[in-house]
Parts: sequence; structure tokens; C-alpha cells
Amino acid sequence: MGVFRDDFLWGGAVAANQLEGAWNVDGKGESVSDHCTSGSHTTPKRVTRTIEPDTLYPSHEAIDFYHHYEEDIKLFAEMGFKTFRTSINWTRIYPTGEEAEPNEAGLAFYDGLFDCCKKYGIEPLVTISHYELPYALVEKYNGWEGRELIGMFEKYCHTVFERYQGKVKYWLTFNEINAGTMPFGAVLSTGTIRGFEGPVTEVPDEPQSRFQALHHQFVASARVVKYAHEHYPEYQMGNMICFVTSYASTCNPDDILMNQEHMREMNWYCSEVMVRGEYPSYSQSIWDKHGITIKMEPGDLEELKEGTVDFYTFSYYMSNCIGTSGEASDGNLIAGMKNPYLESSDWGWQIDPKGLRYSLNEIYDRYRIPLMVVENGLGAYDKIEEDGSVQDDYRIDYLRKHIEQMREAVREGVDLMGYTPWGCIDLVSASTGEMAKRYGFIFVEKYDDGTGTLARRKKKSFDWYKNVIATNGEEL
Ligand code: BGP
Repeated sequence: MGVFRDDFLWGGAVAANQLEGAWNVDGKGESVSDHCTSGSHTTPKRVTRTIEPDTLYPSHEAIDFYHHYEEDIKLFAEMGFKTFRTSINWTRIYPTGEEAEPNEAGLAFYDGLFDCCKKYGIEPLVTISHYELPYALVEKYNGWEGRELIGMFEKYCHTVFERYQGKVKYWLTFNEINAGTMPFGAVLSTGTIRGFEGPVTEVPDEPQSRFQALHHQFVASARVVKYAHEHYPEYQMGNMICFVTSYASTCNPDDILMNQEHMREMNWYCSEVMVRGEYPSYSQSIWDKHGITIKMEPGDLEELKEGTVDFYTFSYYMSNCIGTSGEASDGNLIAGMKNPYLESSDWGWQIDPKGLRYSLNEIYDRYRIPLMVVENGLGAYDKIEEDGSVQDDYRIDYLRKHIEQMREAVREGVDLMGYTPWGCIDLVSASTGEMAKRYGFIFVEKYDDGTGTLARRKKKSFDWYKNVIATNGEEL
């Protein structure tokens, strides 16, 4: 008998705003990501309040999945995907978030997409909000700082829950909800950037807005989870955390405590609310540290209790070190310190397969609900060889080592439902807005200057992953 469950959900993950393109087609409204220009590892992308005529916005065309999804899903099916994690673009359904009626053309697009998945026996795993807040809500309410957004999100969820009944069973409310605990989350997740224009590295850091926004996201998530449980008992509702494990940079007790504080704020604060339905005991100390006060309405804390999730999902790319001294290092959403035992990707993310096993164990020890790794992968520069192939052995090596460690965690008793590596087809990077940071098993001919035929070609990792799935993770 193999280690992974027989019904293990092998697949891949993407997000609407990073691959669909068709940004203003069929009634779609503008989202925050549509207002983000392209950038790179060294030049930050910019947010613009209006769409500038001669500027490149990578989400506008992206890889045009909107018009290529049939061909792409067919390739996923060829790899043997059991599941496909994608998101619904809120602005396709409610272009400004405030319309009374949904946009039928947007709804119809996802009917087509989910039907296509079904045709190939692929179970969709749908993120309801993945870094694409309607931009109109930024300017009017300062994004999620406005409590009004809870009602708008509920309306949006009720619409998609009803429409896709029988097509979608697994739902995640907010992608990487803990982005709101970090400064960069203001752009990506909470949309608390009213009036801001400029490089994303210069967004003013306003913890009061971010943490207030997070509270509203918690209430919104709990409400729709409860609603789904009451109306659609077959639905499985999950959270989604950007899990960046950090280690103390030395065994100095000051570093240990500093890291514990960091882990609480970064990873556990949001997890506790969504899984246990309560703010953790140390919440007040986090708010005090930032000098902020969270406004809550009567009943909010009860609502959090009533809408806890059924399964826990997270992204995992890297680990960090935290301590009183050390050399700085880049990272996913947040920087940290260098770990002398690890190597880094070309973007400075420290590669740590054993950290995935450690994270799985830590999370499962706390919560004892099924887990799923819904993002993992290596962003790398790929090259098309003269014979047309892409020899991405570095990617295979990264994924192999992470799957090996997942397998160890399962052996140790973790209940792991599935694995969906990030960017199973090349797409736009969330942090930098570039195409050159590729994650896919499928190469897309689209480049940073906006050119490219959009043709798809299989990389070497395509056949490797196909065999991993066929052997249920036995042959790596
Ligand atoms: C996560 C996001 C994704 C994704 C991924 C890779 O934080 O949920 O949307 O893009 O990271 O990050 P990047 O695109 O910056 O390499």
C-alpha cells in the first residue's frame, strides 16, 4: 500500500488574475491587479489609480487563459490531474462589487471552465478571493477597511455557491489571508491603498487599516462558511494561509522568543481565528505592539465561532530565520534572515523541503483537521533549447524533495488530502508582475515586454509529474 491516500488530490494551482487576461472583456470590471504594472526582482511594480495608455499591465492579457482554457485543461488532464485549483475573478461577477445583479457573461465563463474540468474528471478547488479585489472598492471604502465589504462578499459568495452547485465542492474563502498581517498585503489582499499611486515598496504601512480589514475578512469568511454549511452540506470549506516557517537564527533565548512572536503574528493569528473560531490569547499584545484598536460589532465574536473551516490549506515555498542579528534575505511576502544551511532561488527565496515536513507536523499537531498544500514550487528562469525542449531539472529536483518530505509527514500521521503545485502553467508573478519567474510544467510563450505567441509547450517536468501522479507519489 502506498503512503498517500488512494483519493489523494494531485493537481496544480493558479489564480484568475494571474493567468486569465481578458481584463475588460464580457463586462468584467477592474480589479486591483489590473492597476498593477509589470516589474521585476529589482524594479518594483507600480500601482496606478487610472489605467495609463502606454503602460504594460501584465494581468490585462496574462497568458489569455480566458480563451485558451480548453487546451490548457486538456494538458492538465494528460498529466493526470485529479484537481485544479483556480479562483473566480470577483470583477467578472460583480464588476465594481456593488451591482445588485451579477454579470451573466462572467458567470457563464466559469460554467464553461468547470464543465471542462468535469469532462476530464478534474475536481475544481476554487478560491473565492485571490488577490483581485474590485478596484472601485479601494477608492470608495479603502478596501476591506470598510465594513460594507462584508455584505458585498456575502452577496458574491451566495451567487457563486448557488450557480456552481454540482460543479464545485471544495472552496477556499481568501487566498493567503494572513497577507493582511504584512505591509505588502495592503496591495495584494486588503486593498487598503485608497489614493495611493507609486511603487508597491512605497505603500505607507498602516497596521490599523490592515488589521481592521483582516477582522472584516474574518467575519466575512465565517459568515459564508456558515451559510455554505447550512445550505450546501456537500461543500467543503477551507482557509488558506501563506505559511512561512521561520526558525530562530540562533539558540539565544532572545532569538527564540522573537521567532515565537513572529510565528504567532505571521502564521498562527489568522489560523486560530479560522480553525478554532477565536482570536488567540496573544492578539491584544499584537494590537498593542502596533498601537491599534480593532473595532468589532456585537455578535462578531460569536459569528467567528460559527464559521470555522473543514480543512486547512496553505502555500509553502520557503523558510526564514528570525533573530536579533544576521544577514537579510528576501522572501514570500516578507523578508527575514539568511539560513546558512539553505540555498536560495534566483529571487532569494530560501529552499527548505524539510521545512515543509516541519510545517505539516506543526499545523496538524495543533488542529487535527485534514491539510492540503495548495501552493509550492520553484520560480525560475527557463530557457527553450535549440530542439524546442525546456530542461527544467532544477524544478523537478525542488518538487521531488518537497514531495518526499510530504510523504514523511504522512508517514508520521498527518492527514494530507492533496497537493497542487503553484503555477502549473506559466503565469504572471504576484510579487513582481513579471513572466520571467516561471513555475509551470507547461511553458507559455509570453515575455516580460508583453510579446509572445502564447503558444504552450511541455517542459521536462511535465512527464515527470505525470508519472508522480500515476504512481500516487511512489516514483519521484
Ligand atoms: C503566493 C500567491 C500566489 C503566487 C505565489 C508565488 O504568495 O498566493 O498568487 O503568485 O505566491 O509568488 P510569486 O508570483 O510572487 O513568485
